[in-house]
Amino acid sequence: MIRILETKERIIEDNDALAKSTREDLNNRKVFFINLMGSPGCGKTSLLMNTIPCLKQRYKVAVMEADVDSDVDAKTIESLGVKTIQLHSGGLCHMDADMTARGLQFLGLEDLDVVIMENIGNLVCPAEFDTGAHLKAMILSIPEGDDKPLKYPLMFETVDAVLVSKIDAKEVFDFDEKRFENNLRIRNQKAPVFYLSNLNKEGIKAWTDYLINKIEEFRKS
Ligand SMILES: Nc1nc2c(ncn2[C@@H]2O[C@H](COP(=O)(O)OP(=O)(O)O)[C@@H](O)[C@H]2O)c(=O)[nH]1
Ligand SMILES: [Mg+2]
Repeated sequence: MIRILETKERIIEDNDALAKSTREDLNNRKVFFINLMGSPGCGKTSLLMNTIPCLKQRYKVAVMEADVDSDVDAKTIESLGVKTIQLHSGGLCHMDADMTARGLQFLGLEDLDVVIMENIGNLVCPAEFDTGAHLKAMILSIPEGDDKPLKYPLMFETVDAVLVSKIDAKEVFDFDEKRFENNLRIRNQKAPVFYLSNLNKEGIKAWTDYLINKIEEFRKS
């Protein structure tokens, strides 16, 4: 009999334990942590560019930009005048709890109210790893299609909020909102859906109102 060790289970268990302790540390410091996920090009950085000016009026905000390489997104976000760091995954396709905890330490949590992490563009691996975030949100853009909840179940199951971006481009794609929501509800019955355009800002306010509400709930708890 060959002995088998299921290493993946162990990796996830260790990851979840570290994520839990990160969340406890953030709770003690009253820092609300958001994990923003979605495919490459779905509009994560653009959404942050539209979200941060509103959050900045109320909270001290910082951003961790995670990418395989480069610092283009960090430079874009830094132009908003918020504390920003770039994390390189060295080829990995997601941020795990350890990489995130090291990022938070490097960022420095003193004097912060809200930290947002733009995760690596991917609909698969980031969903598997709890990072210690209080809120997990994902963006699906109209050109990606309304069938994605069927193809990437865990991502859609695991998030607290779903954002559908690029609604300004709806006319040139066959994305059907009803079909999308039927597919989404197979995976996730609770997550609110926000349809928005980073280009013309339609729908951004509903999203920032939701976010502020979540941050306020956290601060009162
Ligand atoms: N038309 C349109 N383009 C968008 C929207 N959001 C992002 N984009 C464009 O999509 C491309 C990728 O956006 P980016 O924010 O870098 O995506 P990320 O890779 O998820 O961070 C850029 O050219 C953006 O200008 C949107 O809501 N509508
Ligand atoms: Mg980006």
